[in-house]
Order: sequence, then C-alpha cells, then structure tokens
Amino acid sequence: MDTYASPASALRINGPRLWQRLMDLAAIGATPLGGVRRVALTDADRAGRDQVVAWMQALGMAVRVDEVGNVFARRAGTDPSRAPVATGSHIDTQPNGGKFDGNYGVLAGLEVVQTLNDSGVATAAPIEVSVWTNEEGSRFVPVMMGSGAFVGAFSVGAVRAAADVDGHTVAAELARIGYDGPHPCGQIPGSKAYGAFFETHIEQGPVLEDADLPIGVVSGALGQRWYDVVATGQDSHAGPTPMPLRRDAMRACAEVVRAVHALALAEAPHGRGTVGHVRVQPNSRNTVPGRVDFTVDLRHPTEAGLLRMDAALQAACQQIERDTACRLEIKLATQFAPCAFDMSTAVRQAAQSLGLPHMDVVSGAGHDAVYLARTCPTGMIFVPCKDGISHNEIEDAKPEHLEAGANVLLHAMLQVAR
Ligand code: HGY
Ligand code: MN
Ligand code: MN
Repeated sequence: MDTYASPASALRINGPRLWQRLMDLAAIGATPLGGVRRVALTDADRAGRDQVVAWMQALGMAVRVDEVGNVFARRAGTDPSRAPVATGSHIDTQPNGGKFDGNYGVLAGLEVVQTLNDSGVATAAPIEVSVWTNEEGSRFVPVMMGSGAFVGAFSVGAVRAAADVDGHTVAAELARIGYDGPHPCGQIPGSKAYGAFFETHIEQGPVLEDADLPIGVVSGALGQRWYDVVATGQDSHAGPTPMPLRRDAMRACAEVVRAVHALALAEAPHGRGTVGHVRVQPNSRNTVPGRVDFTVDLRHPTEAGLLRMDAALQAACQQIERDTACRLEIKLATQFAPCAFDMSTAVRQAAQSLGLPHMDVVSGAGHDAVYLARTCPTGMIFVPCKDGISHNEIEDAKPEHLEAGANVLLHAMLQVAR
C-alpha cells in the first residue's frame, strides 16, 4: 500500500456507490411519502444498525459497541501510536424523518474508507467511523445522547436509566435490540482522544440552496435549552362550565405557545422557539383538559441570548398562570451551550483543493459534533438539502452535492490522518 502522498491527490469518492448505500439504508424503515422512520432503539433502528455494521465488516473494519450502544468501526493506520481521525453521525431518525439527516454522515464516512481501500492508500493515523446512539432525542431525552455520554456530558447510568413515555428504558431497549455493548463509553482503544472529528450533514435549512453553493463550512452551532412543561387545571364539562370559571390547561398551553413564538421573534434573526410535543389529558372532545404535558425547545447563538429567552419564558408563564388559574411547572430537560468548530480551516482548505465553492454557515441544528468538539479538534461539512426542509419525509438532496461533501470529508480527514 502506498502511504498517502499529499492532500492534493486525485483521490475522489464514488458518488453513485454512496447514493446507492443511502437508498439501501433508506429502505429500512421507509415511510409512504419517501421518508424514514427508525426511531432510536426500535426494531427499525436495530435493522438499520445491523445493515451499517455489515457494511463496516465488509470493509474490513474492526467494529466495537459501547455501553450506550454507540457503534465504532476502525480502519488501522500504519502508525498505531497516532490518535485516530474520526467521522460519523447518527442513523436514528425523527418519527417522520428523511433519508439523509444523520445517515449521510455515517455513509460518507464508510465511502471515505472504501475509497482508501480501493486505491490502496494507507494513512498513518487509524480512521474511525461512528454511529452515535439517539442523536434525535425524539424518543429518549437528552438529545445527542450517545455522543454526550461519550464525552461525559451525561453519566452512563443516567443515560441507561432514561425512559420513553411508555416507561421503556434505554438499557432495556439496548439489550432488546442487541446493542448493549461491552465497551466502556468514552474509551478509544490506544488513544486518549481523537486526533480530529469531522461530521458531514445536510444543512437542514435554506442558506446554501439560496446561495446556490455546494459546501457549507460550519463555524459553529446554536446553543439549546429543552424544557418539559406541565399545565395543570381541572377537567370539567365542555357544556355547563362557564368560560370564566374554567381552569383550562389547553388554554394555558396555547398561551405558552404564543409566548414562545414571541420571545423567539424578539431575538431575530437567529433566535428559535418551538413547542413540538403535546399530550392532552383526558384528550376528549367534550371535556375541558385538566392537564397538558408539552415541550419547549429554545435556541440561540449566544449564551446571553439563551438566558434572555429563558427569563422571558419564565415571566410569561407566571402571567399565564394568573390569567388562566392553571399551574405551569417548567423543568429544564437538557441544555448545551453554543459551540464553535475549530477545524473549519481544514474543511475550507479541502473545499478549495477540490475547487468547490463554499461559505461559512452556523448550524441551527444540534449535531454529535457539538459534543465531540469538547474533546478534540472538530469540523463540520454541510451540503444543501431541497428547499431547506428536514425532519420531514420529503427531505431530499442532490447526488452531486452529497458527493462533493464526501470528497471534502475525505480530504479534510487526510490532512490530519496522513
Ligand atoms: O434537534 C436537533 O437539533 C437535532 O436534530 N437533534
Ligand atoms: Mn442530524
Ligand atoms: Mn435531526
């Protein structure tokens, strides 16, 4: 095998092969409108994991699974003393997710490895490709669970004890799907930390498509604060109960939704506020709801902005309690600060060496790279997605953009790994 000569080599990934793997993986948990439903630790997630592990083994990679179900595959380097250079993302999806969110980052990593294998190129540093457990945070909280546990943001015990709305714990579900791995979470064989971590991802917003650019050099990601809120009023009859005497928990929830929208707009252009999950009890059309459980997701590029939004939410809830005679209990479920990615230069150089137009972008979405950035030099590569739509079955991306992003990943990784 020739040792890799220089970052300017003519190495290119195989775009059609990457596209085919994306389509093959998307067939697992496929939904009627062309999306994917592989919610974390469900049978569909297991099937997706099994397929990716099979591809990893077929590429001759050594595969290991850790205590929270993170999957790691390693391609040996010529110098085992070197810290591995890693890439990866997630293959769990939203309930009505798309083909590319997360999946692209994992399969671009496998495509990089296959390109190196096909061309007989060895790297000094080992190469690793990771699949992080429950990045989406849709079934189990916290979000970016596997990568957060990997860097110590959450304890393994707390993660394994996390339960979904039906009471199923992460530990039980990992065992049930066969991914309750033996490897200690956070330990990288033969190294204290990764030499670098890169994540390739669709942008999930409109910026690159509007600018008609194939590559986004991700400078950082918004910070997030996730809350669980319980509105408590009183079940009562929808007919005989006069409006002024009601303690309508659904009205309280609706007022919080309005307040969340307003406080995010007050932080324009980068503030974000979303109420995405609502559970109404007793959920009967002719009973005034006595209890509503719902979530609030706040995001901002600065810590000060997040704290302003938090204060505005608390103040609004106190006023809404007075207006509706309901109680509002607000619990902070998870949070992480805004982060910067320090390997943007390597990503930018790789794009330039490939002659690919690019621009700096900030990620509105959280990614596993946000946690990896706490332990090693980290970079992210974005490619456009159609109409900036994601977390939606119609999520789509162009093969040529996906190919370009994977080539940038290849050359960014080789800058560090050679
Ligand atoms: O919520 C997010 O930003 C990511 O999709 N987990
Ligand atoms: Mn994602
Ligand atoms: Mn997502």
